[in-house]
Amino acid sequence: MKSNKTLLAVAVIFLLLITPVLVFAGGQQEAKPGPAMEKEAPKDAPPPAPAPAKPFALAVVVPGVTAGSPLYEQLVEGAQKAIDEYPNASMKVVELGFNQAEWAEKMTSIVATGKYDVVITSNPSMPYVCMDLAAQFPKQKFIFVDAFIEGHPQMASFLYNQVEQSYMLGYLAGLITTSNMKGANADLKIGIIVAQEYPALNKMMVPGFEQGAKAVNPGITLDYRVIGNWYDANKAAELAKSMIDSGVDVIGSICGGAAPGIFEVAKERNKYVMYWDDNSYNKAPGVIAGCGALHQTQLVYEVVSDAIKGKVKYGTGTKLYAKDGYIEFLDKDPNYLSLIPADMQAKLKTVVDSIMTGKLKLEIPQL
Ligand code: RBF
Repeated sequence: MKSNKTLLAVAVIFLLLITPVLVFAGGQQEAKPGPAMEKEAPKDAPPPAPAPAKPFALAVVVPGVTAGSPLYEQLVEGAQKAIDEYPNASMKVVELGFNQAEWAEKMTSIVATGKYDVVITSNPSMPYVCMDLAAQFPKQKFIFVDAFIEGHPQMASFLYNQVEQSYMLGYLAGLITTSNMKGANADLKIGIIVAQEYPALNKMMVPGFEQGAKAVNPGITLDYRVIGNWYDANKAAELAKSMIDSGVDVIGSICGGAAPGIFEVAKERNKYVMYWDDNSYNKAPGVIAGCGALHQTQLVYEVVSDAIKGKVKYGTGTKLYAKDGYIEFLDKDPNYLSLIPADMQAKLKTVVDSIMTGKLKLEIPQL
């Protein structure tokens, strides 16, 4: 009996001594008790105190301004949701503003503090904005969503297949412009107003939108205009007016905070808007006819949770297709259901379903 107690005491002391070593050796992985540990621990002993989790600091960098830019709003929301679940984790949101010439410098001042385990940011230009900086600070890790880079040991990236998203929106635009809906005319013209040009836009979104529309009627043409920034709603309104004057009845909008200018003009003139990135039907009911969402809140929540647990695979670039669940045409909203005639909804659903299942294959081009 006595020797049993002594043995038990020795085992407990041994376990207490070895636990920190096991946790340390596991690095950022969670240390799991092995079967031997489970068997030998006495039943009435208090559970060993968990090793205090290492603090984790995240910088959430918004390349622009959060308000009015759906993917940036989702970036902040998803990160906050993950951070709230881990007491050892904290985050700071930094907006870089609309002057893109200042982004690299502002990013450097964030990283140079040495405070952040990981920097997460969103838009296709950001891996390149951070490239020199990464070389300067080789311990800094970066996560890019809505961007693509692979093979860089400090960087992980996630790119949406925006050909799929844009094809869905283009198909609906094609159905509307060839329909008898109020405000739709006999011209086979649709339009797209964008804030600025960049490879993901020029190689995925614009061609996907056009291809979708042409799948309804190959005679449809696309009027394409560029604002020059992500905030000027007046310029967006001017471009929308001029497009509508030339016969356009459906306008795609990819221009962040400038979009309300398009909504207003389309409302006055009884025309329709196709919207990228999130559910915005309520911003202009009866005008916004289709929303193609990217589920960036969910993606960021998942990847930040992984980052806190040390599970992100740096060096990888992940391509996300509609069938992976991060891209969706929002067809359950009451605004959509009451605006779009049932036969058109059914036609669109067939196409959306074929994209979601991967039956209609729309590949991501080399950007
Ligand atoms: N999207 C926004 O909604 N607001 C912005 O301020 C914004 N700035 C961008 C700046 C650059 C340099 C690039 C390449 C993209 C930007 N985007 C912005 C676009 C965004 O990443 C995405 O492509 C669109 O929202 C369409 O999904």
